[in-house]
Amino acid sequence: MTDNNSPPGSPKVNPDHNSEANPLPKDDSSLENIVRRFQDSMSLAKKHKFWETQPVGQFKDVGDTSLPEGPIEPPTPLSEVKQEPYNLPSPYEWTTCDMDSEETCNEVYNLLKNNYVEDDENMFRFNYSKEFLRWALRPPGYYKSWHIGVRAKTSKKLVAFITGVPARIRVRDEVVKMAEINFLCVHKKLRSKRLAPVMIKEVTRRVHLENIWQAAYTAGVVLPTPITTCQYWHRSLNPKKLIDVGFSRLGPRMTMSRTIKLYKLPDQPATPGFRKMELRDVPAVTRLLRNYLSQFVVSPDFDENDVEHWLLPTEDVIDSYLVESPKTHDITDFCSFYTLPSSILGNQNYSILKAAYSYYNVSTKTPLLQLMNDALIVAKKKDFDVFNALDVMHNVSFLKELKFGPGDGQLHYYLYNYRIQNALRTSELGLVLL
Ligand code: MYA
Repeated sequence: MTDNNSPPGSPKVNPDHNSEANPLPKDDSSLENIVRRFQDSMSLAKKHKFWETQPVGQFKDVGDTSLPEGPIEPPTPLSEVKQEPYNLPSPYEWTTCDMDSEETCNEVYNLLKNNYVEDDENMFRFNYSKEFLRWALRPPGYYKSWHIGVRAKTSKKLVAFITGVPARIRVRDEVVKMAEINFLCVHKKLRSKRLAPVMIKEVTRRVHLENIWQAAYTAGVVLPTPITTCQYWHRSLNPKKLIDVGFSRLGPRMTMSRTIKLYKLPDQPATPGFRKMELRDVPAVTRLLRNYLSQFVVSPDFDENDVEHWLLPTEDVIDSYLVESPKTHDITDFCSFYTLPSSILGNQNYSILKAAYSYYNVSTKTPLLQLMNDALIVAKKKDFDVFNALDVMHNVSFLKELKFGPGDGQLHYYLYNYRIQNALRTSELGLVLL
């Protein structure tokens, strides 16, 4: 990363490296892991001048069971919420980004394309498409005022961005109204000037103005205090390209042709009744998903409107498939993945890595392994180069068998103003943020 705030591990996500063609879990005693554990422990000791002032779990309180679960601070009366925006350094001004405007959407797209999250070695950078950004930022009940930009006063150039969208998140038995915060980005030339804390305070203020007091977010950096830390796993679909661009390496004693053969998939999904989700499926998918997600400690509380928005297929943004029983016509299983390409930095032959990210999957009749193999098959047919999945929900049950390899990117999940007593296991997390 070019910024000096990315601690251990890597940024949010990543395009990273499967060194083995038939990947094995990483050796815990490898130098890389020793260095990561050392850096993680340093980060715990590190001062967080900003985060120490915020209502988030603090490192000093880890393990203190006398502190109750739930909101850390009570809501304040709306009349006491600061009415004016926070002050920015004088060359800059706030702007609300209207994502309906083609021009603004282009500006946001370009800021992120050039300045958003990179892997540790600066080989790849997320390249969220404009359609994706419009989808991610305009769910049911969204607030335009939560799409916040910073411009240079003189040139009007967009130099920073942060967003929130509303969501109902269930934590154990409580459904809590939250903001999902994402796309925090400061132009590379303006890093390390403490602009990020001002942006976070401003989005917090605007969320408070809607009488919402909690938030969920993910980051590749360690902050006080993750509710869980996930790992990305990667399944090669186009191994030759992945190796050519340095995303993965040829395993020891592997040739290119053996590697290609290893990752080959059938031409068609195997499950009878496997088909694309349609509008008429929204009620059945909502039932299936709500029932499935109820077993996790933290998950979204999706209603039919949410499912229509977040899961109905949108070309080049979100793909969803389900299994309709050929006999009963019941909808028994569901899988989905979103499209998030990365720019390949400085490669002669390729400029884009086409990645699919596993989203929500539910199996009741079709074994999850078979369902996800079918997801890989349709992703391959759609020309994705790699299929990524976190070790959340029941994903661990298929990762190794379906030839996913562990990546080196860690993704930490956080809640704002909501304390969880003990960190969750990744399998207890039923939430995927974009
Ligand atoms: S995660 C994606 C974040 N974006 C990137 O990684 C893109 C590339 N990097 C950048 O654009 C910059 O490096 C950023 C920091 C903007 C990340 N989350 O201004 P600074 C803290 C939270 O001098 P810069 C995503 O979008 C850092 O620890 N805090 O630093 C979710 C330090 O504080 P402290 C972060 O490098 C975002 C301070 O900022 C992050 O120029 C969720 C330094 O500020 C980070 N990813 O800019 C945001 N990185 O001294 C929180 C650094 O205390 C939402 N920092 O350690 C909270 C809920 C708000 C709503 C609440 C509603 C109720």
